[in-house]
Amino acid sequence: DAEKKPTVVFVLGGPGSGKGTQCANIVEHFGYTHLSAGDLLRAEIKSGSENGTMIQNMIKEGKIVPSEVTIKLLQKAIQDSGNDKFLIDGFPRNEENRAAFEAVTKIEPAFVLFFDCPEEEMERRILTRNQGREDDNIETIRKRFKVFLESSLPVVEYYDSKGKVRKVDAAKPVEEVFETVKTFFTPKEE
Ligand code: UP5
Ligand code: MG
Repeated sequence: DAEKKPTVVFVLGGPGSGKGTQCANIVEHFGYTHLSAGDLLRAEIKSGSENGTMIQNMIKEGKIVPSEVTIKLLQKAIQDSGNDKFLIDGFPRNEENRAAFEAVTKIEPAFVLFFDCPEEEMERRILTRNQGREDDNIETIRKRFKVFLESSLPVVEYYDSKGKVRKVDAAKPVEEVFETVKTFFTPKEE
């Protein structure tokens, strides 16, 4: 149809790499709507939906929730927002997520913002964050790292082969990371 497709930026990076933190900064400066797939799934658990128990069990194991569940939540959030530009944080997490999102929504990302961070730094951050997340224990963290390496990094590599990845050294302090992030959202001067 003739409806204009929204602008989407995928924000990817390992567990604790700073996706949520930087998305908050981007929203403040550039008027995007932040959609964290993980936050949407955790809200779905809290709402007592029929999928809640399944989602809870998968998150506890660091596993990737079936894409139809996540995509439905993302589509609803896009529709409800009234905005036309979105940061999709923590999705797609595997090749199937990526292909299904493209097939269902016909949306291709403008680019992929990738936060590159060493595991020991990500582990340190998650273990000191204390937000009561059920997956923030050392056992689940190790599983999340493994899934990230095996399933999620190939998605980054796929977009890299299309020239769409904007990589950031995410081990630096929050303000320094944002200085780099900003350059990808600021239109270049002639
Ligand atoms: N912090 C942030 N930046 C810092 C910096 N530069 N220097 C020092 N400290 C920094 O940051 C983590 C912590 O580090 C915070 O305390 C922050 O202050 C500090 P945060 O911004 O929260 O990092 P983030 O990358 O968002 O970490 P998060 O834990 O949210 O990443 P995950 O990818 O693990 O979590 P998500 O919520 O995306 O997914 C959780 C689970 O949901 C998955 O494991 C999976 O089971 C499921 N899921 C799906 O199945 N499908 C999906 O599509 C999405 C999720
Ligand atoms: Mg997050």
